Amino acid sequence: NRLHATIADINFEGILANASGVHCQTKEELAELLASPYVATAVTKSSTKEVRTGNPKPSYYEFEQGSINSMGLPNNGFDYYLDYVSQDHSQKPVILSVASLSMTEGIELLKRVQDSDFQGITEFNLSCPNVVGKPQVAYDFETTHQILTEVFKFFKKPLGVKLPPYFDFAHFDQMADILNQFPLSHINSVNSIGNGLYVDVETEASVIKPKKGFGGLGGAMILPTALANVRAFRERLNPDIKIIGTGGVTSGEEVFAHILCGADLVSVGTELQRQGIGLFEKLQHELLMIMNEKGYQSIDEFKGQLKTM
Ligand code: RRO
Repeated sequence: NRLHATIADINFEGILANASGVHCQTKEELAELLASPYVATAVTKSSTKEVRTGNPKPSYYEFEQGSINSMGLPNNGFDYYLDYVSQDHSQKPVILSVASLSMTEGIELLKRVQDSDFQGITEFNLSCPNVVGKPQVAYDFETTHQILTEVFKFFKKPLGVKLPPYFDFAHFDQMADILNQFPLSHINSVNSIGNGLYVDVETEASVIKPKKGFGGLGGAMILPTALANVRAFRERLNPDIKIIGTGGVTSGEEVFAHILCGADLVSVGTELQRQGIGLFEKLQHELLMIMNEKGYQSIDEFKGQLKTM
């Protein structure tokens, strides 16, 4: 297979996925993703112990260069998603995303994953930017180290982390040093760029209701930040820690760029929200066209092979 990946000895046929948060809040949406032959895996909406309705609407807005959101972790509750991922999905792996509203809640939920029959991959979201009064965990290096230390005392199943974007080499170095101390299956990089502000000049107003308009940025405009994070972590992380590249994908070209920077799987948020599931066929077709033109048979031939001057 030309497009394939392996995370924690679990095989993926294809390399495309939804970005958590998009088209994955209900079992029906998850099933629709998995039904696409162009989707390798579906990631659930990040789940919390209790059902949450999220922040007041409008909490999502699209503009030409991307999107801004302050959804506020709307989800159907941890049990709902654990039940879904525990079902048989005819060989396609499913990734369970778990949020960390507090250190104790995150740990409690991961204990329940550990004690469950679910044998797949769990992704611990350390980077939600939109819960008022809760800073993004992964911008606090000490807390991140502490929480992962606690988690890996009992967690023996495949576990990855969803990271926020970093913008400084010191931070890439520090976070990679921490992550390399743990048997992580993968990182998913990046979450939205936290706390941007879109301004509509005509109305002289912000465009989403929560947090006076501040929210996480996604879509085309964040591509260089996403690629920088994938590349920086691929250069620093132990090779057993795989990378799901997320951010700025609108066509096969950006999928190719993510893989070139070291992504094993590539996930799509804003553009999936814009276009719907039909997008994945287009992305795979465009990626294969680029590979054909370049004479690549398999993604293994160029994964992580970015040239520098
Ligand atoms: O639900 C959200 O507001 C949200 C989450 Br949990 C996240 O991880 N990233 C994001 O952009 N929005």
